[in-house]
Amino acid sequence: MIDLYYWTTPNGHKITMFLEEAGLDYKILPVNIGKGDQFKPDFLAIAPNNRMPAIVDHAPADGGKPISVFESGAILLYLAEKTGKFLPKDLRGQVEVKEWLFWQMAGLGPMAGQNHHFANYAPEKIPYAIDRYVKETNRLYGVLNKRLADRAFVAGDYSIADMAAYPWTVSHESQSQKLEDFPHLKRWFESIKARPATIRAYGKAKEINPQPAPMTEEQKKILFGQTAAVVSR
Ligand SMILES: N[C@@H](CCC(=O)N[C@@H](CS)C(=O)NCC(=O)O)C(=O)O
Repeated sequence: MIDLYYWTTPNGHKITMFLEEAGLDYKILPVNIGKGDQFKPDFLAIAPNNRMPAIVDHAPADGGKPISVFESGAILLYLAEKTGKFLPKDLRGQVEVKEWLFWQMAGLGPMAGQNHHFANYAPEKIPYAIDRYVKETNRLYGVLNKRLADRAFVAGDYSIADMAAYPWTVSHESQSQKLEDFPHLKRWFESIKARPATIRAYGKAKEINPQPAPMTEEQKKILFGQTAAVVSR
């Protein structure tokens, strides 16, 4: 049994996508980040960066005490290694999946995240910031599109590299990106969207957070402008 500390955002969807694909038994523990659940001491004990997702595996491969993992990339790798699924066994295949997993973690995720922030949440519209992150997101979509020109998935068979990238392309419209400009990415996107496990994973999000509403001023205060003080309470 895996405990999944989760909220209904792209980084959360990565893990429900994996768990649904792999058919692992799991329980969702909602971390409502708009309400400040990410600062609760019990959560910080397993996720010191006050960000979800995180997991606790109560049946780790070494038979020892439960293992907790934070950071979505580390969680995907942990689960792929635990199950032997969605990560190639051969050295070269594994290197490619890891390259694209880290590309998502260090590039597409953070850049698209800043894109959302400056376009949708920042109290002032700063043209330079919006332009910088819309363009950088556009460049990254271009990199992914080119990679997908001669293959169905990012690296070999469907893998954790695809699961990491897909949720960050779901909100392409609010990132000011048109999928029509990226035909290979669009084909990949539609094929992942139609997978039964993806449909189940996004269905879980609806169960946990049935009516996502625009962020309130109170929620913005909780989420933005954090300093070291939030984790040293
Ligand atoms: N690099 C982290 C990023 C996780 C992250 O940014 N999570 C956001 C939601 S998508 C969060 O928990 N935010 C809470 C906060 O900002 O306090 C990962 O991939 O796990």
